[in-house]
Amino acid sequence: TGKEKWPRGDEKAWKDGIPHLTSQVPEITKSVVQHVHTSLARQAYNLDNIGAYQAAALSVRDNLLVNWNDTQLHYSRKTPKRAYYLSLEFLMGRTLDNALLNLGLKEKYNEGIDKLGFNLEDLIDQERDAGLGNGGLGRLAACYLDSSASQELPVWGYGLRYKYGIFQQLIGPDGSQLEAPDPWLERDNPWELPRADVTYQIRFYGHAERIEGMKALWQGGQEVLAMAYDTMIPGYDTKNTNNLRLWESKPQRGFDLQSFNAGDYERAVEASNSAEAITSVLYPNDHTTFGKELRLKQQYFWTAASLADIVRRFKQIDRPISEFPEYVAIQLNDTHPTLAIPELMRILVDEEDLPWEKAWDITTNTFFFTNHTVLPEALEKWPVPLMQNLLPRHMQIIFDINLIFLQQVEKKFPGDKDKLARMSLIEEGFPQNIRMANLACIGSRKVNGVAELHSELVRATIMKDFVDFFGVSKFSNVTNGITPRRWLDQCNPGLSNLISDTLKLPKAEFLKDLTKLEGLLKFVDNTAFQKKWAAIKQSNKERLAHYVETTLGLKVNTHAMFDVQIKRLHEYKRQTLNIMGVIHRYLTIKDMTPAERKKVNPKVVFFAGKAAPGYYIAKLTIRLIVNVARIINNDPDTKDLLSLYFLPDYSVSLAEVLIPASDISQHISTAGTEASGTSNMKFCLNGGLLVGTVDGANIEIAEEVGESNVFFFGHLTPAVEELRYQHMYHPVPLEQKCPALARVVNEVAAGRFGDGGVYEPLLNTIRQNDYYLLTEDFDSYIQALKLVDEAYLDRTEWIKKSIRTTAKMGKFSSDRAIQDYAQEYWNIESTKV
Ligand code: B1H
Repeated sequence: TGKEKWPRGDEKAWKDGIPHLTSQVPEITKSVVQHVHTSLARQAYNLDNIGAYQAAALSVRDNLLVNWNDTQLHYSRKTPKRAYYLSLEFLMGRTLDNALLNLGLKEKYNEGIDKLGFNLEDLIDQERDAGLGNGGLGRLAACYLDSSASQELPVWGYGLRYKYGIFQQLIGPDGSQLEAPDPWLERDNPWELPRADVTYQIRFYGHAERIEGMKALWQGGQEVLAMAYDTMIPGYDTKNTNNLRLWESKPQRGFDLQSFNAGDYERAVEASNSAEAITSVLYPNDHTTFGKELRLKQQYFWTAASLADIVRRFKQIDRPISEFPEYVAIQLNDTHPTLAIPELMRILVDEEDLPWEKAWDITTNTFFFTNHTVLPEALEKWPVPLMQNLLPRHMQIIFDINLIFLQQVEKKFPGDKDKLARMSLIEEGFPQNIRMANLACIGSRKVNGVAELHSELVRATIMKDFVDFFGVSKFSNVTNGITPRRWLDQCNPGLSNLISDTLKLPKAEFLKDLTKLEGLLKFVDNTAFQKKWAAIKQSNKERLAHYVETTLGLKVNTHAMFDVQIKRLHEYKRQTLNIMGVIHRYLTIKDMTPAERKKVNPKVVFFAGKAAPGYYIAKLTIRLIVNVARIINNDPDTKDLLSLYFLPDYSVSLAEVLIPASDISQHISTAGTEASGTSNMKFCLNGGLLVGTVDGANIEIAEEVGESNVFFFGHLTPAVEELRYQHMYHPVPLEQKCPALARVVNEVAAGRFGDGGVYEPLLNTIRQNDYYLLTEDFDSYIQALKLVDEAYLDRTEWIKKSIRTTAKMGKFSSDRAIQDYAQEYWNIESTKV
């Protein structure tokens, strides 16, 4: 009836039964012990770290659940406008430590766990990363969830619950990357709540028949069940706890009963296997599209389930459907969820009986679209025949959207056939392809890039015609951000404590308003403070060295400068430039007299990152790095002055150890290719300096910290196109173009680091065409590294740069970014529980 009394029965009985926050140490130990006994069915005897971790996690989860329940109830009662972040990736990392810090219970649990004879940090290390993402795009989604909850904004995430996350990376005997599955759910996942009662049927294939006007009936085909799993997202220093809802695919029924009864058992389980396949694994191809049917199935399965859920929630508040955009904003994280646009049209036109124009008006006021890259190979296109077969009704809708849109374009720009061809949702060819970025753009209220330069490039290149058509105000910028909770307080507690002591501020003050770090500028010249600052960096370097020693069995010189490049392997990110620079340094030291060597600044170079399994050149780069390391680290002439480590299986939790330990980090993409980058922000927040090109968010970081505190090199974006043209049509041999790089390339080819022939395809990317312009930037890169060495010699001046850098990172908090989205795009407000 909608007017029933809640709760039913005795209100006090319900209230008294709600578990309370375990904020007292005796209650913490009680709750952990209880979980050991009644959830794990184990006892104090023979309890290992894994068991203790699980019990501690369940105990912390109880706390999250109290807050989560209160938050959801509060939202349901207040019915604020909500925002939904649709992302195919959420790279969450570990949860326990983050939950303890956000709840403010870390110290108490430390004590309690200690009483039970365990060490909290050891238990934290037992947790497997939730690696449901490839890199920056997925980690950004995770930071945005943390900021939304921390700022008490009603935001939910929607994604897929992959059974296998990003593959585990191993290094084979010859130095090559090997991939193994990531069975992250093998042990029970205490952080998720299966919702067997929240399910939707998702249709694939079948046929769509027009009924009247623009309306149609989609029937037949095959139905798959989407079941929800909820993950609690605690805000920092607030009760507000948001939700990340991930969908799992399941067969409609256990198996096909008809085939089973006919004795065809294989056929009976086949359908069930194909349903489960949809959410079985994350695609590991960062920045490339493959046109594979299973990927399209993932995208539709996820967007359809999420929209069904959002529409059902909207209907509970009993408002006319025309008010949908006043209660719902949906952010599309890249083009991956673009099918949500035709799906909402299908719901409104076919199921809600709205006229097309009304439905389009609602749709285009609901969606917002973020573009994350202008690299052509990453722009999603789906073959028309594939879409036609898998989603016949959506294909119709896309054709209809296109027809109406192109009529409007023709009206505004009569006779401009080329423009029509460029703006069409359909790219001509055999087969025709659907351009998902065009669809996402015309179906959204606003479009944004992720850093100033990138947004400028979006307007000037891939969206140029759309800017002319819609006007420039639809296209804006939200510079990315990172959560200071995980990327300062959690990963670098020493620094966070020092900042709190120095500024005489409780941590919550600067962790929730990162611009407060500017207060550190007053202490730049304070020698006692400088000493403490340096000591923290030193102990973080020792923590990393300890990690390397226990995982790889290698000793690291912690008195050397730590130089770090950690990110997905990709030609545009130019790990190749870095390794060529390392070899150049090695050869230079080899050429020196013993007296000259005495003056060299010792340096340790770290690489980490995964290559897409099918990306041959990227994998070859890893192999080169590993084999160069084997030579350099064992050369008695140089090993005290230069060493090199490739740390396998890069992950969020490894980043948490690497980033606080860096003196310098490298962000050296060809100008105009890295949309933003977010690890650059993390390094700087932790007092690491930056070597980089004038690209992505590097530019805005330099604007904040001052150019004298970053090491920039290389050509600028406007030069890149012309240089590529020159390389194409007026090639100059490598020896002539860049003798220093030629020498390095020749040494590799000659077999100095193992069979040179193996690396020919990689070396040829430099010798021929050199699309990413290594030959153009190598000399200025080496020059920049020289300036880094010189600056490091004056350690006091270096520490001052480090302090200044951290102090000016306020802009890059994801709290600021999320506020931009909340105010400029979603029009939602904080709703404190
Ligand atoms: C970014 C991707 C991406 N841009 C396709 N694009 C993918 C594209 O699996 N796929 O199909 C996966 C990922 N990822 C990154 O986004 C940018 O390169 C970074 O510069 C940026 O910081 C990050 C977050 O905006």
